[in-house]
Amino acid sequence: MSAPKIVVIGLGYIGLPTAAMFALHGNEVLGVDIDPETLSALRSGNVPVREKDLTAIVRDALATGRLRVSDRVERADYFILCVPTPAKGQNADLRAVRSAAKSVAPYVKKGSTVIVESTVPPRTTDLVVRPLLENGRLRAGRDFHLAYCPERVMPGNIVREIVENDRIIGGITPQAAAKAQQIYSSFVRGNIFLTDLTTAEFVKLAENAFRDVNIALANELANLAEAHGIDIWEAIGLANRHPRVNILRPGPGVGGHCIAVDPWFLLAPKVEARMITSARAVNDGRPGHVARRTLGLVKGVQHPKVAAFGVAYKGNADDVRESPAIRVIETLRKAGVDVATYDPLVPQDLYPTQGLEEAISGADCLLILADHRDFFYVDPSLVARKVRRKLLFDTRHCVDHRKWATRGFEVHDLGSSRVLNRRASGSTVR
Ligand code: SAJ
Repeated sequence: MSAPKIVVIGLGYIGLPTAAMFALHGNEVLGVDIDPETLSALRSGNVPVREKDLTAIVRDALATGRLRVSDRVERADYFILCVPTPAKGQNADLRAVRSAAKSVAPYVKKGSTVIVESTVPPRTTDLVVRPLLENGRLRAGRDFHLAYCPERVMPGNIVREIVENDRIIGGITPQAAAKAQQIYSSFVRGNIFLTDLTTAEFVKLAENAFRDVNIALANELANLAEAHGIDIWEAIGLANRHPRVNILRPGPGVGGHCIAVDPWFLLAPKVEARMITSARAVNDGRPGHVARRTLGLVKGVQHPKVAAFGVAYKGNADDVRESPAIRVIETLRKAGVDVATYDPLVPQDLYPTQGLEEAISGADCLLILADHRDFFYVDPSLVARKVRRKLLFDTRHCVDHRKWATRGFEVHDLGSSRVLNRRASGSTVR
């Protein structure tokens, strides 16, 4: 019995680990991508996706000879579509999904299985992908299987979660769902739950909407904590002692190409979804709130300079898509503030930043916008020697405030009106 042959369309941060895992677990895999740079990088053993442990598993998969890469589709038993679905306003841009479906259609034969992994609005697999595959000859459900299997891995932990997380698979028929389950069982160690196509699409979006709404609640509570003169971090720590409460972390906003956009894909005409839309508004309002507080901290300073630590959309990530940090930086620059940026994880060609010493030199405020682990280890004594004013605003609550305060910094926190080391005049504190 020869190994199942799988074509994975799209070798990005989901398609590549998916293709590698299938290849390392007994399947013949062809990874297909339209980007020649991606293909040439992979062919020379370089992995163009920065993700912990991914290089190792991709190189292993390529070395087994069970993973090949190409820009051309071939006949296969399974076709898995892992292409991006960016938001166009509040709608999903389905161009990549459409072209991926069209690229595999000629190779779909009786008994084939086509699986969509891309995050799509409910009904997309049935109403958009299916017709492109059937194109008047074969019928999905009768002649070939069609399924939807969303990914739910956390960037930064993909290689582990892609194996361990439970998976949801929706099928146009129960047989289609079972066929998809069969192939994913080759490497998924989590439980696999079966349902129909549209429920599976809805579940993926509901997961991310749930997180967005809960982050919005944390952000709204942070604003209220500031107004009531308490510390939100102490309050959340205490509230989360309740067995059924888990308040998330307030921050400068919600970025990434998932949580910040997926909730919009859930919306349906004439159905009021106030929680989802309000949460999006709350989270989209955070960068403005942080910028206003920062402007307040440098008010009255001649030609203020702010050193922004972190341009990534979240801590320990190198991705800047929908980054709230960048929105804060741009708002401050529009207000005439000189903003230097320091981010040791984000590649220069993605977003140009300065080195640590250059960024902090002469700064009037150190503004932490991403909770990179590296920032916890920055030496306040070094920073104290370079800045013009020893002022720290930690919007991610991610460094040791007492340590900075003992080095003479006035420390401000998001979600708290309490200030460590407040100077009476707020004047230069050198
Ligand atoms: N954030 C907060 N406070 C929090 C958690 C996150 O402000 O308590 C911010 C982050 O800083 C970031 C944004 O929200 O800017 C999103 O970060 P995230 O860690 O919540 O999520 P992603 O986008 O990296 O990954 C999410 C995950 N979805 C869920 O946890 C429900 C992941 O499992 C999904 O696979 C991924 O979206 C996706 O691709 O859909």
